[in-house]
Amino acid sequence: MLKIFFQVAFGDDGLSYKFSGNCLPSKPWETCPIIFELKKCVESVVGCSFNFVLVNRYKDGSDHMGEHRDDEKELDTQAPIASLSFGAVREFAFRHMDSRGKNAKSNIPKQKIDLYPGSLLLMEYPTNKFWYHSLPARKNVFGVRVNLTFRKMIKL
Ligand SMILES: O=C(O)CCC(=O)C(=O)O
Repeated sequence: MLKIFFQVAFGDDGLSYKFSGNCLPSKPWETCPIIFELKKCVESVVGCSFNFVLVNRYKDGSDHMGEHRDDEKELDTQAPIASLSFGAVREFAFRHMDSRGKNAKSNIPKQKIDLYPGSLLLMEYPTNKFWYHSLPARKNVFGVRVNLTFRKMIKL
């Protein structure tokens, strides 16, 4: 499901992200001022506050992320997830939940978008309720990509 070289999280006190059997505690915002500046910038564009960011570094096209929905219980499902990309251009794909697997109920086409450096992709409610997303492996991508997903978490 996941092949990422490096992953780190920053956020408000006491927040951590549990996904795919991992638990990633957040580091305080003050430990990385540039990330905090980017958070404020994204908040002003999106018009919503975030208390957590997951940073993924893909060393090249062999690092990838399989289909998932960001449906962990500590995520505020009503809040958007804002995805900011840097570095290599990578394809991002959405597949509707009814179009997955051998017994798919429908043939809604897969949606693909190239994520360019500096691009901001918003996944607003209810996108993640119905659509899985992934970052497929690509043999022809040789550069590093860094992606920041700003999220709103609830303390459980
Ligand atoms: O790197 C990306 O663009 C995807 C990241 C992602 O799907 C996630 O963090 O849940």
